[in-house]
Amino acid sequence: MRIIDAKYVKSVSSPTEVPFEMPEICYVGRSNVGKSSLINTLTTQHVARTSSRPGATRMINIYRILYEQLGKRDHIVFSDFPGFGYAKVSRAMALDWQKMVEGYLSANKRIIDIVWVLDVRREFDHLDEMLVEWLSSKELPFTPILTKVDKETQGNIARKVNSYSRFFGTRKALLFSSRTGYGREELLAHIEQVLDGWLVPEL
Ligand SMILES: Nc1nc2c(ncn2[C@@H]2O[C@H](COP(=O)(O)OP(=O)(O)OP(=O)(O)O)[C@@H](O)[C@H]2O)c(=O)[nH]1
Ligand SMILES: [Mg+2]
Repeated sequence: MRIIDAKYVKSVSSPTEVPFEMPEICYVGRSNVGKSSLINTLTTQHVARTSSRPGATRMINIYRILYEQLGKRDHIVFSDFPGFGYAKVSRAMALDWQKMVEGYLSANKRIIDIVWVLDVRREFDHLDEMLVEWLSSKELPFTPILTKVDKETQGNIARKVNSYSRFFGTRKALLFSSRTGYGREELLAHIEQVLDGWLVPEL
């Protein structure tokens, strides 16, 4: 697939505020891992606000993406989530975050995949385990992607992929770098595949 255009639509806290009936791909993950950068690299446009200050994204930012696949043009929604696990937010704010994100993900019937962005340099921890368990309990589709691979050696990346497979089971973690564009084509191919599966009419 080829992304032709990406436009910021609005910032929301509930799926009812999204003004389209289009399939949606959510980008979730810890604070500062590079979710917004990944969306910019994927769309080759500076639509998503990035920041070196963790916790910059507070609401769910909705983008309308125009893409072309097999000569046909269509739209899809990308949603950029505020990051979780930022140590400096209060407990009350962390709970608000959890309520908004869980509410949005479980009430949104348009979601066709949740791209879970992880920093390849970090270890999987308790918060990540909680997310994996929650997504699985809700039977939500998700795809792990390890980003910032430009900052890590091949050997360490391979070790990380190995240790993460314990949590992701048969799911294959994708690799990505917003700095070099590594993994961009593979992520696009993945999205194309998810869209194909979704577009098949149910019998
Ligand atoms: N080297 C490198 N730096 C990256 C990469 N992706 C993001 N960054 C940097 O990481 C920082 C955070 O990036 P963002 O895209 O704002 O991260 P985010 O996950 O959207 O952050 P929040 O919205 O605050 O949760 C920025 O300084 C980016 O330049 C990458 O692939 N490689
Ligand atoms: Mg962000």
